[in-house]
Amino acid sequence: MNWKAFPQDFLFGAATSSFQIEGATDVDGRSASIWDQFCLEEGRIADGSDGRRACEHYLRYRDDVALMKRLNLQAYRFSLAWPRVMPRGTGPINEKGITFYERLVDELLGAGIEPWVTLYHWDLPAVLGERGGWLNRDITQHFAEYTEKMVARLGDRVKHWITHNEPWCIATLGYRKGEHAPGLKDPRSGWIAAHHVLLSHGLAMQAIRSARSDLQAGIVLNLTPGYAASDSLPDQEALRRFDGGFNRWYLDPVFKGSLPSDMIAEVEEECGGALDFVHSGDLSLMRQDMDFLGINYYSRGILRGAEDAAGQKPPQVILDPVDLTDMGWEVAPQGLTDLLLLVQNEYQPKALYITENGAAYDEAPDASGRIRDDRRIRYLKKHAAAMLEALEQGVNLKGYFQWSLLDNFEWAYGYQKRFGMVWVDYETQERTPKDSAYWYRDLIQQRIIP
Ligand code: IFM
Repeated sequence: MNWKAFPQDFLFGAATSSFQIEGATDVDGRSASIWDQFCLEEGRIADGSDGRRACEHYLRYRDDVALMKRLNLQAYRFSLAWPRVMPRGTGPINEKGITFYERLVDELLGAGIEPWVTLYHWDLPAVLGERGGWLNRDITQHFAEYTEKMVARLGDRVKHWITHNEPWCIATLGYRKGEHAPGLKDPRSGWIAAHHVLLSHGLAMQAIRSARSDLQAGIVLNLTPGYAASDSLPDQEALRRFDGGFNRWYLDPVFKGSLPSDMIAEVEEECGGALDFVHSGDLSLMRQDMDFLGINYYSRGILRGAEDAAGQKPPQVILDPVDLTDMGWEVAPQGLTDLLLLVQNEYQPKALYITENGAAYDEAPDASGRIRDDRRIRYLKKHAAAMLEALEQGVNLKGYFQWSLLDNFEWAYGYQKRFGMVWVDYETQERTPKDSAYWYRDLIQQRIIP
């Protein structure tokens, strides 16, 4: 096998999410999400923006699909806005809302592009947020009901289903650090939310399986490989804790049906007592037979124990501050190869997909209107090479989705960070493919790194 080239059946696509691109937040019966509410709170979003207009994808989806086709995309990963399709969180479907997704799916299929649906990419119906959101165990049943209804409507045409996008972010950024909706800053809430998200994943997998037997389903985790800054014990210990809380706390339940035992005492300490929100049987419910694991990869973590620097140094450090994206994230392609090997060896997923990878850079149109985003091309090239390396070493990697198709609403950063391969002029809503989009188009066609 020549791993200088991607196999012909390797899938290349792009990813987005509903709240980040759709806009049209108050039309056709959509109810508010926790992100609509969060954006209204003073100081939550860096540029004071919100998702009301975003990329107007709700209006422009046909043109966006045509653009995807011109860029040779083989698959498109997008999320359903729960408040658009089930405005009360539970109960009846909103016909106008689901019709939007039916049309989008039909448009994609007509263009020869595989739709990949994410059920939850953070825009929880506000009505459920008011009942405690991911802190209320009832939400796991609501999520299963929502899943069942979506599969019933779209499962004849959508063959790839993702339950959750990045449970760590939902729990940690939303409930522990307060950086994302609903904005809570409470460690115990973070662990409870993580538990309910994973439990709802298990129930949703069951709902998908009992609805149809011809669907591929899995979860998407944002994983960050950790490296100790040195061989010292404090650094090794910092690495263990980081990896335990960031990666293994999510991987172990869904693949092994257990919690990482070395982490339990410290999580209990953070929770101020026993993990009473973990009921008997929960862990085995979380472990369902998945067809694939989706990994979102952006960077690596270098860990340093506090003792090494008189308690002053943060546990995560960046060793090479020269090569950073606009998010301040280190460009670390080797981490992608390492991570893929680690996950393959430790968890043996049936298949792996990179469901997000990309970089925020601010290159804008030049006088001729061209967007020369060489830094993004360099980033993508390095990560494509890292995937080839993993394939060479036997990783069962089946596809790659670039984050993101369009510049979009980057959560607490608003519109200030641009991850798109396509530039969006937010005033005119004009789309302009950046140089990296043409580079990606050629990669998809040629299967070798241009
Ligand atoms: O924009 C986000 C996306 O919603 C989830 N994964 C990371 C991306 C970049 O921060």
